[in-house]
Amino acid sequence: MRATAKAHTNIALIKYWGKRDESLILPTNNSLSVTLDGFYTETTVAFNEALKQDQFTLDGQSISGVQYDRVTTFLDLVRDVAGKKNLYAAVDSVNKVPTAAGFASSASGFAALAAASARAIGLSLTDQELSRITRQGSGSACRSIYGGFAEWEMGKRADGSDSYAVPIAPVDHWDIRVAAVVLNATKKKVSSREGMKRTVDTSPFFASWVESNPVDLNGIKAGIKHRDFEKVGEIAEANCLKMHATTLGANPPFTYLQDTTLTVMQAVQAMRANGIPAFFTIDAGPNVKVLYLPENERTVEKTLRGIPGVTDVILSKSGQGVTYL
Ligand code: FM0
Repeated sequence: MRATAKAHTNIALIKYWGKRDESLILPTNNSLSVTLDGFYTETTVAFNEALKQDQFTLDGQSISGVQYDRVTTFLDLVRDVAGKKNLYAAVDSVNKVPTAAGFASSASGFAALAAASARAIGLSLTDQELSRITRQGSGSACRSIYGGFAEWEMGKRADGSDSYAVPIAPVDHWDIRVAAVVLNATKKKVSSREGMKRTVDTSPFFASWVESNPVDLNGIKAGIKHRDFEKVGEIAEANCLKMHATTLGANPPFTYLQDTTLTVMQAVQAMRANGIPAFFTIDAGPNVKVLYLPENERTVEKTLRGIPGVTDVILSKSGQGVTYL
């Protein structure tokens, strides 16, 4: 009744930005990501008939409130599938995702929680089934089941049974790298969940965002297949800018981009003008992720570290999917 799983976070190259069903977490478009070796969560789940409720510790600290609620709500799903209604668990998570790096630790967190809890309660799930359950913890987490490149297929059904991630290319297909650029920035005011909802509800640009996604998706999949870095980078950067454009049209309008974010975006474009292929992508926050190839690692790192407002640069290769310890 006990299992430990490790899952890495991922960075989307085609963004998930918009839900068609908020409680089941069903998206309005497919998304595609690369799993990152440098950032992960390890979670142990132990179901125990003596427990009267779930317990949750994160990095050794006992957690209550909203974070605890999200964990127990997720465990309810797993209990439901297993048909073990009143069986509670002790959950211990260790996060190797520097919060400051601007990664949502929810991706690695829910992927590790889903894998460990499903195994601990005795379910034997396919990756697809595991991804589908993980999705209901946090959407982007369903892609972290797989290593390398993964695509979340949005699905069509109202019950979400066809909404899960699938592997696109394994980690050894292509050694592309990601630099997480940590910035001197203020804490974001709009969470990704809230920002996504406000955009769907009010932004006149949302419809064209959804409409433009399939072309980006097909293009990037061809680029990944042929290891065409320029193509993948150009599409990823443009897709990220389209996502951020939708928030400017929301009511009330908002943006995750800060002055230091724009400085890094321009520096990445300047690197390209100087012949170094590097491309940026940005999630729902001010920090920037930069895609580059191994042969340019030293130049990219040095350039990024030299930009005013940059406080740290953390380099990562692409990583494996869920593993059990
Ligand atoms: O990762 O409301 O998964 O595709 O990171 O928990 O389903 O935290 F830039 C935003 C983050 C989405 C893009 O969404 O939302 C991406 C984003 P939830 P998530």
